[in-house]
Order: sequence, then structure tokens, then C-alpha cells
Amino acid sequence: MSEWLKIHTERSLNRVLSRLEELFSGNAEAFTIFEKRLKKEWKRLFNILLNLYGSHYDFFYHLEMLILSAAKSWIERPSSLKELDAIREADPLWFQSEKNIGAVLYVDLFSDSISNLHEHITYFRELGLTYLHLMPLYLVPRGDNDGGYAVSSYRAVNPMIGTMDDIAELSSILRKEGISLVLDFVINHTSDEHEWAIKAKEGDIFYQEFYHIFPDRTLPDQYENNLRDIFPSVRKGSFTWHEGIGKWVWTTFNSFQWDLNYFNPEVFRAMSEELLFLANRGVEVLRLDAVPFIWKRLGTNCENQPEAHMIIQAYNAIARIAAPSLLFKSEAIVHPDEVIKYIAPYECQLSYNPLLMALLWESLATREVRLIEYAMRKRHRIPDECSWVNYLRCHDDIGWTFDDEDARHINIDPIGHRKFLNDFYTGQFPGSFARGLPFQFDPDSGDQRISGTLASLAGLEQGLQRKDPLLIEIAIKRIIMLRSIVLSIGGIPLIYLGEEWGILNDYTYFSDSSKAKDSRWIHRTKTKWDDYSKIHDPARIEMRIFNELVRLINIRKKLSAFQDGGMEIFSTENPHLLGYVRQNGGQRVMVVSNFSEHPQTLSENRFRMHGLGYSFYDHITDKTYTAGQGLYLDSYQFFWLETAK
Ligand code: OTU
Repeated sequence: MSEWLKIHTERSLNRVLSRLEELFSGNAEAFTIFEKRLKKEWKRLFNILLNLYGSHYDFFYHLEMLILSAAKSWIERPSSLKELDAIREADPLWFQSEKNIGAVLYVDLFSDSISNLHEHITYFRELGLTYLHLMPLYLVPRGDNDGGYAVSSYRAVNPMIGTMDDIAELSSILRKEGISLVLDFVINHTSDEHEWAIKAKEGDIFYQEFYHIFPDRTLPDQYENNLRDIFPSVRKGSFTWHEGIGKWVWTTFNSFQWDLNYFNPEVFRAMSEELLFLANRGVEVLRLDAVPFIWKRLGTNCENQPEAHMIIQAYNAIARIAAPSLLFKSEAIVHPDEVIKYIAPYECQLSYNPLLMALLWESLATREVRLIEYAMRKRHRIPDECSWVNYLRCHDDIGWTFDDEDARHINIDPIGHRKFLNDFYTGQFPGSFARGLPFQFDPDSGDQRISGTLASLAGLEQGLQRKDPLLIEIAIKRIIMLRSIVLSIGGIPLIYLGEEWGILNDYTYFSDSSKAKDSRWIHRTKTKWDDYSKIHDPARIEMRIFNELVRLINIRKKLSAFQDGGMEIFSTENPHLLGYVRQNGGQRVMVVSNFSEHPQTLSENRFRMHGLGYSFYDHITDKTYTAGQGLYLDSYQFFWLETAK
């Protein structure tokens, strides 16, 4: 660090500290803690902010206001959360435990209201949940609001399902159950009905500067030379003409979602306050939505810019100071080289694992594991203090975000392969078992993504329709095998609720005009509690899928090898078998999975070499196997083999 920077970093800290005295008067203990944390984070926070906003004439004003609001938030932080902060500071890697199981749900579809969620706590217990993500539940415009991702206020809950007080109450009830509450932080945009947007529409220049708003097409045209259309079926281009103000507004997603302007330090500060507001309601993990898009730079595609990382890192530092137990989960569904850049203890401790998700579906279609084996060997590793969040399905589409060079390396043509996968999962490819729908087909680029539920994409819908017991059986096996991987490969497994019963596509969204154009509604379905409560027959498909999931979860929780840490892919020398070894806490477990409907064998030689032993106990079948004859795997069978000591 240069001498100049050193002096000014220090000087600014002292100036800021002197401004805090009044705020903390009579609360020496709170001040001591705050000061300690502020000092610890100061260097990096100051550096980032200086980089981002140092050229603004009023930089110090913003700096001071930012720290003042963080201090206010710390003073207001409920004591129960301060206790949690202390617990987490003593065990910062708590989320890496094999005991962790995540789930995600839409409150309105699952239980109608937040208060009704309390009735389902026994259900969460049965699933062994420790992490519960409630899909965006904020105040939103009526009609189409992108499934809650067009937020009109980060401080108000959609009145149809409850209030912010309900959230605070729920978070503490869940915490007592050992479940961390996860909410979205829609960081890239607000709805056009947010009070900032309303004021901007009224002509208030201060608030127009909260967004990227342009008087004519000069800059939009220049930007657009390099931009990708994210929702091409909504609109061509990333800008929306607003008749009222007679200007162009940057809208990466839907036209009613206005991108926030982080060039403006006012926006950075305002969002920092919203973030800490949520943290003080007891939210333990914030899912940072659409992070790649938050910083724009002319001449680039305006995704994954270095400043996007700086903004998140600055928020991370603020969280460490004013709400230290808060974690961030990155939602970057982009090229794997970019996904990984958001993952760091000083940025996002957690991240969705879109590559694993996409490649599991890829392997299921091809029955081959070459691509997943190559890509996981190369890309699964992340910093030791972080974790993947592994999932099969979520509320969004499946995008084929694997790296083209990875594919070429194993002689797969990436363009042709994506076309094949889209044909396969929309059921057009001859012999396909899947029943998905296209999402956001772009005729110009040929890009397409896939919607559909886990069960429908894995063949259950087809099997049931054809009343073919063999197809049904195979589909169930596929679902369970995929799940075994998500539970064992390393990271927090995330269940998209509904999936635990193997729910099928729901085509009724076609008749709702606010949803009909967005095929993702096919896999956003209402929970049928009446039906489930009647199912007691373990032979029923739903019950089998559910029971098997619970069984696997319970086994996972007993295996210290499955806590986060290394995962070593090994070559099975069988194109249908994926093999990896997990080793942790003195335990070594070898996972082998068959991605084909035909029986396969892991050779004796491979078994011995990677099993590092002769005799193995399989936690799934509760049997012991010896390496002598190699390992025989039935259709879609998998093993969790512990080397006998
Ligand atoms: C997210 O997804 C949400 O998950 C979506 O439900 C929202 O519609 C969207 O943001 C806007 O808020 O394009 O198809 O990595 O790929 O953030 C999903 C960036 C999406 C995007 C991702 C986005």
C-alpha cells in the first residue's frame, strides 16, 4: 500500500470514529464491539469504496453516512441475533457440516401465508432441514412480477402472505429448530413501482439517478452492441422506453424491472441499508440475485465486471461489521469461470452450483459421464472456507452453462450438444424420456433453456402417461440416483420442495395471462397437502420417492466424510459410471453411480486402486462388498462405500 493511501485510510477511520461517539453515547459496550469490527474491516472496505466512488467530490460524506447507518443498524440489532453473531464467529464454517440440508419454497404455493408455515415445522424436521429459503416474498406489482423478483419494497412483505413482523417471528422460531432462514436480496433491480422508481417517474432527478436512464438512444445503442438478451422473448434489447418521462430505462430482465445504478454512491448506500434491515429481521443467508449484471461498462457485455465483485465485497465487509453472522449466496448462472469468481470468504461464502446441475442433466440424457467427470475434476474445487449449494431443480430454467472448451476437449461439439440437450429435454429427440418445455428461445442466437419439474424431466410423466411400469420404475431410479449425488458430492444439498414427492409438470399456468408467456410456471406448483396426507402406502410412487429421500438424508447426516472439503473424481474407465471419493473427519467414502439403465461393472482393478482396500461397507444397501470381482451396478444404482478399517 502506498504511503499516501496508508495515511488517508487511517485518517478517514479516525474521522469516521469521531462521528460515531454521539450515536453510541451511553452504550460503551456496543461501541467497543463495533469499533473493533470496523477497524478489522476498514482497510479493505475503504479501499474498495475509494476505488468505486473516490472520484466523487462528496466521497467522504457518503463514507460517513454509510458507516453511521451501519452503526445504527448494529445498535438496533436484536440481542438474540447478537448472540447468534457470537456463535457463528466461534464456528464460522458451520455451513460445511454434513448435517446441513436445504430446501426452498414459495410461501403462497406451499402454505398460503407465512404464519401457516409454522404448522409445517414437523415436516421440515422430518426432512432434516437446516436451511430454508423462502422465495421472494416482498411487496410486488399486481399481475406479472417475475415470480416476486420485481421488488417494490425490501422492507414490506406481500400483504397476501403476511408482514415483516411475521418474518422476524418465523426466523426466530426456525432458529430454535436449527433452521437458518434464507431470503432473496434482489440486488440488480427494483420493480417500476418501488418508491425510488415512482419518484423517478415523477421527474425527480435525484431518483432518476438511482437507475440507468437515458434521454435518447445514443448510449443505449452503444451499450447494446455488446449486450446479451437475457429474456429475448420479452423484448429485444436491454432498454425500455418510458412514455411518461420520455426516456430510455435500462431493464435487463422484464420491462418492469429497472436496473439499479451502482455508479451512484447513493444507490450503494440505500441498498446497504435495505440489506442490513433484512439481516436484523433474522435472515441468516441472503441470496444475491442476478449478481453478474450490477455493474455496466461500455464496450463490454456488462456482466461480471470487476466492480460487481467490489460491490459485493464491500457489502460483505459491512455485514462483517454490523451483522457478522450474515452470509451471502451468489446467484450467478453464467460461464463456470465467472461463477467461481464470486466465491470467496470475503465475497459470497455460498454459491449455487449451476454447472453440476446442468451436467447431471447432461449425463442423464447421454447416459455418459465423460463431460461431468472432466468438468468436476477441473472445477469443483472452491476456497476452503466456502460451500457450493447443490441442486437439481429450482424455480428457474436449466441453462447449459458448461464451458465450450471442456466439451471440445472430450470431442463434443458444444453447439450441437446444446441443441441435442434442448431437443432431448423438450421430448423432441427420438427416444427421449423427458417432458420439458423451452424457455426463452432466441431465434437469433439459437439459445434456449429448459423448464420442467425434476420428475417430468427424469421420465416419470412419460412413464405414467404410457402406463408403463418399467418406464416408471426407471424414472424413479433416475430421480434417486441424481439425488444421491447432490447429497454426497460436497456442499449444501438444496431441495426444491414439491420435488420430494416427485411432482409433475403443472400445465394450468397457460390459462393465467400473467404467467402464460413464462414457461417456468410449469414447475412452480401449489403443494397438494390434501393428497399427501392421504398417502400412507409405501408402494405409492410419491411415498417411495419421499421415503427414499429421507433415508438418504439420514444416512448423509451420519457420514463425516460428507462434510465439506475435498472431492476427488476418479476415472472408472466405464463411460457410464461416475466415481468420486470423499474423505473427511477420518472417514473415506467412495461414491459410484451408474448413469445408464443397463447394468455396469466397475473393474476389480479400479475398485482396488481407488477404494484403497479390499472390503467395503455400503451405506445404501447395508451390505459388505469385496473388491474381488469388481463392483456390479444395476440400472441407475449407486453405492456409498466406506472402506473397512
Ligand atoms: C434470477 O435469474 C432469478 O432467479 C429469476 O427468477 C429472475 O427472473 C431473474 O433473476 C431476474 O430477477 O436469468 O433465468 O445469472 O441468469 O440471475 C434466470 C444471471 C435468470 C441470470 C439469473 C436470472
